[in-house]
Amino acid sequence: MNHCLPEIVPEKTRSARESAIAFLPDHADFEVSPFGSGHINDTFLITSGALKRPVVLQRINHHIFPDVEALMRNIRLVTAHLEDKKEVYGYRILKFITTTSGKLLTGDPEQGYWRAMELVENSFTHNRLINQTQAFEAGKALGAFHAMFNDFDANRLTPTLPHFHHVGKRLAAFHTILEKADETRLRKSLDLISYTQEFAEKVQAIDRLTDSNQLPVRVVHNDPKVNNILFDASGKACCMIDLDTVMPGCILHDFGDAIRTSASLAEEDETDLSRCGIDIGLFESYLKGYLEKARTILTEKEISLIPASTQILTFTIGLRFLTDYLAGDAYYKINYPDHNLLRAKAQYAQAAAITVKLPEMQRIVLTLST
Ligand code: GN1
Ligand code: MG
Repeated sequence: MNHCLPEIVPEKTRSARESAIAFLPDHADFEVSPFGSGHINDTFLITSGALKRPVVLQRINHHIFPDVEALMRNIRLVTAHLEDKKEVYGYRILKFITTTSGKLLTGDPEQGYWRAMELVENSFTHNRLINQTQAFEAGKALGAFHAMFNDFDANRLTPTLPHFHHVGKRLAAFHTILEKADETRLRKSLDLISYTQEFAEKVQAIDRLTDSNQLPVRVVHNDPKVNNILFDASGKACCMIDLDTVMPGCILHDFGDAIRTSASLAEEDETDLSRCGIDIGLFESYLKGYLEKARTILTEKEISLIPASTQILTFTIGLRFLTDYLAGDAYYKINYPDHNLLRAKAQYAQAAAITVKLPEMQRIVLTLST
């Protein structure tokens, strides 16, 4: 799966060792190593002669996901539904492992909650896509995922993080933080703060429709960034991972967030802002793949908002990085002091660059969807 090794403090590895035991046969020898590149949970790889294949062990950040049981219930419902449709779906499905006492989770409110899943072997992640075949493949994977839930009542899932991508609510949280932010951080964010105010009105088109129930409520992944899709050795997308945020919601949030990283010309935390933007060829190929699988389930209203969704989601993620920077880095893991600020700058630069691409995106959407 993810091959990027983050810096993990030894203490975390120690409690990973303690938690791993719950998922392994008695007295099994095993190795623990840091794994993955998520901004929120802690992820480890467990290898052991007692296991058929390596296991991915994760501590769920319960400060961010307060209802860990509901989170796992959502994942269980979603993976079980995909298993039922395995043949038509055609992608691999995450397989969770129970503890030796038959539970999906081990842990407690103090040291956190751990879960384990089988490693999807011979798979790779990309932080950016470099050709249209990859974008087409990733688009198909997301489209297939959405299409499989067309006959599933999304309200069976718990909204574990309510209003997750609601721009209006994210702006309100930003304004609250702004009142109490540290002077230095405020000073370094001035440009971004005024950009936020300037942009706020333009990015609430999806909110307006979801608030007035004009868009279908569907099963939404909510974090389909490009490194949450695994590719196999032949270059085909093979598995959607990181199902922590599956919730009832708006499908445009997924499409926009997917394009934010899948068609991006730069890394999420790019420091050369002149490079930030969207590659229109990657956008077109992603959309082609997506529509191949999901065209029949989409409403005209959803289709019409596809271009705008790419800008809205890029802006929203930028706003969340900025809010966290102003809050003193309470939410996302960072690799250096101003990391969240740089992430916000890169996302805002990309959101701004999308403005000039919108008419072209609209033409592409029209051509591909009719
Ligand atoms: C977080 O932890 P990770 O990297 O899977 C975040 C997403 C953001 C993403 C930005 C629960 O996801 O919403 O889009 O960072 N997840 C949560 O890369 O907030
Ligand atoms: Mg995630």
